[in-house]
Parts: sequence; C-alpha cells; structure tokens
Amino acid sequence: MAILQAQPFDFEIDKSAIALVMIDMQRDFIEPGGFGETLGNDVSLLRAIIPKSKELLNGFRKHNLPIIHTRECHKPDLSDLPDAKRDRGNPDLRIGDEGPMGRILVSGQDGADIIPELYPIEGEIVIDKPGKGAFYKTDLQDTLDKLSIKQIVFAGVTTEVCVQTSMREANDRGYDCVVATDATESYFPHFKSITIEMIIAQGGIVGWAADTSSIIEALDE
Ligand code: TIU
Repeated sequence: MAILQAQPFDFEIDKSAIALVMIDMQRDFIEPGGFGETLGNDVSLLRAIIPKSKELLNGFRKHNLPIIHTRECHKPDLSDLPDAKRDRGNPDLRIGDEGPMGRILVSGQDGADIIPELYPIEGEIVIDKPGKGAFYKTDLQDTLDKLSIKQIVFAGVTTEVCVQTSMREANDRGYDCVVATDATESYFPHFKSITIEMIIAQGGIVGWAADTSSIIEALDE
C-alpha cells in the first residue's frame, strides 16, 4: 500500500483497486459556443486545469491503471432529457439546439466530445451520462465492479456540479474517493474551494483531497 498525503488525513492507495474518473472534460463546457457558455459562464476559467489533468491521466496511464472518462450528453431524440433540465433558466441555446459545435450536449456532436488535449486513448472507457452524477442511468457501477475497483480519484468539471455529485454517489456506494484539487475547476472559483472543504470536513464525510503531484508520487512509490 502506498501512502498518499491527502486531506483530511493520509489515504492508503491500493494500486490493484484504484481508478481515475475524469468527469465531463468536454468541448461543451470548456470551449466557447457550448453548453457552459450558453448558461452565462466564462468558460475560459476551466482551461487552467488542462495541464494538470493531462499529468494525472499520464500518471495513471504509466501504471496501466483504469481510466474512465464521462461525458454529460443526451440521446439525439432527447428521450433521456427531462423537461425540467431542458427548460431551466433562460439560456441563449437549450440542450438539443444547434450551436457552433453542433447540437448542444447531444451525443455524437462535436461539442459533446472530450477536448483534444485530454482525449481518451485506446483501452480507456468512456461513459455517457444524462445527469450530473456519473452513476445515474449509466453502467458505471457495473464497470467498476468488473474491474474490482474500490478507490476512485475524481477530476474534471465542474467541481460543485458533476464532480461533487458523482463523488457523493460513489461515496454512498462504498468507494473511497479522492478529489484531485488542481485537476478540477468551477466557473465560480469560490464554489471550488468550498466544495473541497465540504468533502473533507467531518473527518472526510465525502472523501479525501490531494493534488496531482502527490497522487502521482504515491502511484510511483
Ligand atoms: N453548469 C455546470 O457547472 N456544470 C454542468 O452543467 N455539468 C457538469 O458539471 N459537468
């Protein structure tokens, strides 16, 4: 067991049972003209984590450890899109509408795909999810069970929305989870920091937090 220096206390990494789940690093959230921008956000903020996210991916790749990428997107017929999600707020473009990167948050469209910098390589798993949580209406749990995964490192966007929701779902399902603090970002920087505080409060009520270098060092141990 390698020791990861984490908050709120050290985390014992089991390299035979750990996976990286990279949440929603899609063009729709990170590039102009997508879902994130249509919600009124400054999407350029999220680009800051691309280098660390790449390091984290490479750290897992180096040891041949499982990597799962998720994409928040809907079927082209929108049958998995609740009215409540489509009709929320007052965006310029709604999910399913035609935007500069294709139909907003629809599977198979350019905008719904993962940014080129972090594109999955052969052997990595990609899971499309219709909700914020990565377990809701997906086969993520089966996928993790088949790989005998018990520990998950979470990264991606946005910290307080899809990353936190997925980490809470994983925590309830019995996985020990670590959020990679410099490989996750929010459109609201104070939401990112408060989310990490919430996760590690009360003795790690949702899990642990550690930066990418510490995670990679522990994997290399
Ligand atoms: N809007 C926002 O912050 N996030 C999302 O809608 N999805 C994800 O976090 N992936």
